[in-house]
Amino acid sequence: MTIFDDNIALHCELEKPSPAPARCPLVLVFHGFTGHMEEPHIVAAASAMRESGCATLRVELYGHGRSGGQFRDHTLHKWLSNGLAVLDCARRLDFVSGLYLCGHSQGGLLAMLLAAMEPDRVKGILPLSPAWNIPEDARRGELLGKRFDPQHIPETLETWEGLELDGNYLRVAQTIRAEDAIDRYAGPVLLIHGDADEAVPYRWAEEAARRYRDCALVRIPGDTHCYDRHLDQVTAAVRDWLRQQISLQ
Ligand code: FER
Repeated sequence: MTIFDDNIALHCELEKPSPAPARCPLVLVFHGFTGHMEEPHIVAAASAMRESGCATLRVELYGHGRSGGQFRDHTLHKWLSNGLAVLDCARRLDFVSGLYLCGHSQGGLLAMLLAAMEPDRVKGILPLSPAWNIPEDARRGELLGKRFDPQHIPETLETWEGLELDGNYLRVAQTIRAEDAIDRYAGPVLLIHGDADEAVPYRWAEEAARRYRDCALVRIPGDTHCYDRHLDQVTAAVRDWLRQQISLQ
Protein backbone atom coordinates (compact mmCIF):
# COMPACT_ATOMS: atom_id res chain seq x y z
CA MET A 1 0.00 0.00 0.00
CA THR A 2 0.99 3.64 -0.39
CA ILE A 3 0.66 6.22 2.36
CA PHE A 4 1.11 9.88 1.46
CA ASP A 5 2.96 12.37 3.62
CA ASP A 6 1.83 15.49 1.77
CA ASN A 7 3.19 14.79 -1.71
CA ILE A 8 5.68 12.10 -0.79
CA ALA A 9 4.54 8.54 -1.53
CA LEU A 10 5.65 6.09 1.15
CA HIS A 11 5.85 2.49 0.03
CA CYS A 12 4.46 0.20 2.76
CA GLU A 13 3.61 -3.49 3.08
CA LEU A 14 0.76 -4.52 5.37
CA GLU A 15 0.66 -8.19 6.40
CA LYS A 16 -1.68 -9.97 8.82
CA PRO A 17 -0.96 -13.00 10.97
CA SER A 18 -2.51 -16.23 9.79
CA PRO A 19 -5.17 -17.16 10.57
CA ALA A 20 -6.15 -13.47 10.63
CA PRO A 21 -8.17 -12.53 13.74
CA ALA A 22 -10.92 -9.86 13.55
CA ARG A 23 -8.76 -7.52 15.58
CA CYS A 24 -5.08 -7.59 16.51
CA PRO A 25 -2.17 -5.32 17.37
CA LEU A 26 -0.20 -3.74 14.51
CA VAL A 27 3.56 -3.18 14.57
CA LEU A 28 5.05 -0.48 12.33
CA VAL A 29 8.51 -1.61 11.17
CA PHE A 30 11.13 0.92 10.04
CA HIS A 31 14.45 0.12 8.29
CA GLY A 32 17.69 2.03 8.95
CA PHE A 33 19.98 4.48 7.15
CA THR A 34 20.46 3.22 3.52
CA GLY A 35 18.11 0.33 4.34
CA HIS A 36 14.80 -0.90 2.95
CA MET A 37 11.93 -3.25 3.82
CA GLU A 38 13.39 -6.38 2.20
CA GLU A 39 16.58 -6.54 4.27
CA PRO A 40 16.84 -9.99 5.90
CA HIS A 41 16.72 -8.65 9.48
CA ILE A 42 13.65 -6.52 8.71
CA VAL A 43 11.80 -9.38 6.99
CA ALA A 44 12.72 -11.81 9.80
CA ALA A 45 11.67 -9.43 12.60
CA ALA A 46 8.32 -8.75 10.91
CA SER A 47 7.69 -12.46 10.45
CA ALA A 48 8.39 -13.11 14.14
CA MET A 49 5.84 -10.41 15.01
CA ARG A 50 3.17 -12.14 12.93
CA GLU A 51 3.98 -15.46 14.62
CA SER A 52 3.18 -13.73 17.90
CA GLY A 53 -0.25 -12.73 16.54
CA CYS A 54 0.46 -9.14 15.41
CA ALA A 55 -0.04 -7.63 11.98
CA THR A 56 2.96 -5.76 10.56
CA LEU A 57 3.33 -2.67 8.41
CA ARG A 58 6.82 -2.43 6.93
CA VAL A 59 7.46 1.16 5.90
CA GLU A 60 10.03 2.63 3.51
CA LEU A 61 10.97 6.16 4.54
CA TYR A 62 11.91 9.28 2.59
CA GLY A 63 14.75 8.67 0.13
CA HIS A 64 14.84 4.92 0.75
CA GLY A 65 13.50 1.80 -1.00
CA ARG A 66 10.61 2.51 -3.35
CA SER A 67 9.39 5.60 -1.49
CA GLY A 68 9.62 9.14 -2.80
CA GLY A 69 12.48 11.57 -2.28
CA GLN A 70 16.22 11.33 -2.86
CA PHE A 71 18.57 9.69 -0.35
CA ARG A 72 20.75 12.80 -0.46
CA ASP A 73 17.87 14.97 0.80
CA HIS A 74 16.62 12.81 3.66
CA THR A 75 16.74 14.15 7.22
CA LEU A 76 15.41 12.98 10.56
CA HIS A 77 12.76 15.73 10.36
CA LYS A 78 11.48 14.23 7.11
CA TRP A 79 11.48 10.75 8.64
CA LEU A 80 9.58 12.06 11.70
CA SER A 81 6.99 13.65 9.43
CA ASN A 82 6.69 10.36 7.51
CA GLY A 83 6.33 8.42 10.77
CA LEU A 84 3.55 10.70 12.04
CA ALA A 85 1.68 10.32 8.72
CA VAL A 86 1.97 6.53 8.90
CA LEU A 87 0.82 6.49 12.55
CA ASP A 88 -2.23 8.60 11.63
CA CYS A 89 -3.13 6.19 8.89
CA ALA A 90 -2.43 3.04 10.94
CA ARG A 91 -4.56 4.03 13.92
CA ARG A 92 -7.59 4.41 11.64
CA LEU A 93 -7.41 0.85 10.29
CA ASP A 94 -10.44 -0.90 11.74
CA PHE A 95 -8.74 -4.17 12.71
CA VAL A 96 -6.07 -2.52 14.84
CA SER A 97 -6.39 -3.15 18.58
CA GLY A 98 -3.13 -1.38 19.49
CA LEU A 99 0.02 0.05 17.92
CA TYR A 100 3.67 -0.87 18.48
CA LEU A 101 6.73 0.67 16.82
CA CYS A 102 9.85 -1.20 15.77
CA GLY A 103 12.85 0.18 13.92
CA HIS A 104 16.39 -0.83 13.12
CA SER A 105 19.27 1.59 13.73
CA GLN A 106 18.26 5.04 12.43
CA GLY A 107 14.75 3.57 12.20
CA GLY A 108 15.11 2.55 15.87
CA LEU A 109 15.95 6.13 16.74
CA LEU A 110 12.85 7.16 14.78
CA ALA A 111 10.71 4.73 16.82
CA MET A 112 12.14 6.20 20.05
CA LEU A 113 11.40 9.78 18.94
CA LEU A 114 7.89 8.98 17.70
CA ALA A 115 6.97 7.14 20.91
CA ALA A 116 7.86 10.27 22.87
CA MET A 117 5.62 12.33 20.57
CA GLU A 118 2.67 9.90 20.65
CA PRO A 119 2.88 8.18 24.06
CA ASP A 120 -0.89 7.67 24.23
CA ARG A 121 -1.05 5.87 20.90
CA VAL A 122 2.04 3.68 21.19
CA LYS A 123 1.63 0.60 23.41
CA GLY A 124 5.29 -0.35 23.25
CA ILE A 125 8.44 -0.02 21.18
CA LEU A 126 11.09 -2.44 19.88
CA PRO A 127 14.26 -0.51 18.95
CA LEU A 128 16.76 -2.85 17.25
CA SER A 129 20.36 -1.58 17.56
CA PRO A 130 18.98 1.97 17.68
CA ALA A 131 21.38 4.63 16.38
CA TRP A 132 20.56 7.17 19.05
CA ASN A 133 24.22 8.20 18.91
CA ILE A 134 23.52 10.10 15.66
CA PRO A 135 22.43 13.44 17.23
CA GLU A 136 25.38 13.52 19.62
CA ASP A 137 27.81 12.46 16.87
CA ALA A 138 26.45 15.24 14.64
CA ARG A 139 27.07 17.77 17.43
CA ARG A 140 30.55 16.34 18.06
CA GLY A 141 31.51 16.45 14.39
CA GLU A 142 32.06 12.78 13.66
CA LEU A 143 29.53 10.66 11.82
CA LEU A 144 29.95 7.43 9.84
CA GLY A 145 33.65 7.55 10.67
CA LYS A 146 33.97 10.94 8.92
CA ARG A 147 35.09 14.08 10.76
CA PHE A 148 33.68 17.52 10.04
CA ASP A 149 33.49 20.90 11.74
CA PRO A 150 30.17 20.87 13.64
CA GLN A 151 30.09 24.70 13.66
CA HIS A 152 30.57 24.88 9.88
CA ILE A 153 28.58 22.10 8.29
CA PRO A 154 29.93 20.93 4.91
CA GLU A 155 27.83 21.14 1.75
CA THR A 156 27.98 17.35 1.37
CA LEU A 157 28.98 14.37 3.48
CA GLU A 158 30.25 11.21 1.80
CA THR A 159 28.67 8.15 3.38
CA TRP A 160 28.76 4.40 3.01
CA GLU A 161 29.00 3.03 -0.52
CA GLY A 162 29.93 6.44 -1.92
CA LEU A 163 26.42 7.80 -1.33
CA GLU A 164 26.30 11.55 -0.76
CA LEU A 165 24.28 13.22 1.95
CA ASP A 166 23.34 16.90 2.05
CA GLY A 167 24.67 19.01 4.94
CA ASN A 168 21.05 19.55 6.02
CA TYR A 169 21.05 15.99 7.35
CA LEU A 170 23.67 17.08 9.89
CA ARG A 171 21.96 20.41 10.67
CA VAL A 172 18.75 18.57 11.55
CA ALA A 173 20.50 15.78 13.50
CA GLN A 174 22.28 18.36 15.65
CA THR A 175 18.92 19.70 16.92
CA ILE A 176 17.56 16.34 18.11
CA ARG A 177 17.66 15.41 21.81
CA ALA A 178 17.29 11.67 21.96
CA GLU A 179 17.70 11.61 25.78
CA ASP A 180 14.58 13.81 26.11
CA ALA A 181 12.64 11.32 24.00
CA ILE A 182 13.75 8.49 26.27
CA ASP A 183 12.69 10.43 29.37
CA ARG A 184 9.28 11.24 27.89
CA TYR A 185 8.25 7.64 27.15
CA ALA A 186 7.09 5.46 30.04
CA GLY A 187 5.72 2.52 28.03
CA PRO A 188 7.39 -0.88 27.67
CA VAL A 189 10.56 -1.13 25.56
CA LEU A 190 12.33 -4.17 24.11
CA LEU A 191 15.86 -3.15 23.17
CA ILE A 192 17.97 -5.64 21.17
CA HIS A 193 21.64 -5.01 20.40
CA GLY A 194 24.65 -7.09 19.34
CA ASP A 195 27.70 -6.57 21.53
CA ALA A 196 30.02 -6.64 18.48
CA ASP A 197 28.06 -3.89 16.68
CA GLU A 198 30.52 -2.06 14.42
CA ALA A 199 28.20 0.90 13.64
CA VAL A 200 26.58 1.69 17.01
CA PRO A 201 28.67 0.64 20.02
CA TYR A 202 26.88 -1.62 22.52
CA ARG A 203 27.32 0.88 25.36
CA TRP A 204 24.57 3.00 23.74
CA ALA A 205 22.12 0.15 24.35
CA GLU A 206 23.18 -0.11 28.00
CA GLU A 207 22.72 3.62 28.50
CA ALA A 208 19.26 3.63 26.89
CA ALA A 209 18.21 0.60 28.96
CA ARG A 210 19.28 2.36 32.16
CA ARG A 211 17.42 5.47 31.21
CA TYR A 212 14.07 4.01 30.07
CA ARG A 213 11.62 3.35 32.88
CA ASP A 214 10.41 -0.03 31.58
CA CYS A 215 13.04 -1.61 29.35
CA ALA A 216 14.14 -5.17 28.68
CA LEU A 217 17.61 -5.27 27.10
CA VAL A 218 18.50 -8.36 25.07
CA ARG A 219 22.22 -8.60 24.40
CA ILE A 220 23.19 -10.68 21.37
CA PRO A 221 26.70 -11.97 22.13
CA GLY A 222 29.18 -11.54 19.29
CA ASP A 223 26.65 -10.11 16.88
CA THR A 224 26.91 -7.24 14.38
CA HIS A 225 24.76 -4.22 13.54
CA CYS A 226 22.51 -6.24 11.20
CA TYR A 227 22.67 -9.56 13.14
CA ASP A 228 24.72 -11.51 10.59
CA ARG A 229 25.40 -14.27 13.14
CA HIS A 230 22.41 -14.74 15.43
CA LEU A 231 19.28 -13.42 13.74
CA ASP A 232 17.43 -16.38 15.29
CA GLN A 233 18.09 -14.94 18.78
CA VAL A 234 16.66 -11.61 17.66
CA THR A 235 13.49 -13.13 16.26
CA ALA A 236 13.00 -15.32 19.35
CA ALA A 237 13.28 -12.26 21.62
CA VAL A 238 10.81 -10.28 19.50
CA ARG A 239 8.30 -13.16 19.43
CA ASP A 240 8.48 -13.85 23.17
CA TRP A 241 8.25 -10.20 24.19
CA LEU A 242 5.25 -9.44 21.96
CA ARG A 243 3.43 -12.59 23.12
CA GLN A 244 3.96 -11.49 26.68
CA GLN A 245 2.78 -7.93 25.97
CA ILE A 246 -0.38 -9.22 24.32
CA SER A 247 -1.14 -11.63 27.16
CA LEU A 248 -0.84 -8.81 29.70
CA GLN A 249 -3.67 -6.85 28.10
C1 FER B 1 26.47 6.82 12.30
C2 FER B 1 26.53 5.62 12.96
C3 FER B 1 25.58 4.66 12.71
C4 FER B 1 25.43 7.06 11.39
C5 FER B 1 24.49 6.08 11.14
C6 FER B 1 24.59 4.88 11.81
C7 FER B 1 24.38 8.56 9.90
C8 FER B 1 23.65 3.80 11.56
C9 FER B 1 22.59 4.00 10.83
C10 FER B 1 21.70 2.92 10.40
O1 FER B 1 22.15 1.78 10.16
O2 FER B 1 20.51 3.20 10.32
O3 FER B 1 27.41 7.77 12.50
O4 FER B 1 25.42 8.27 10.76
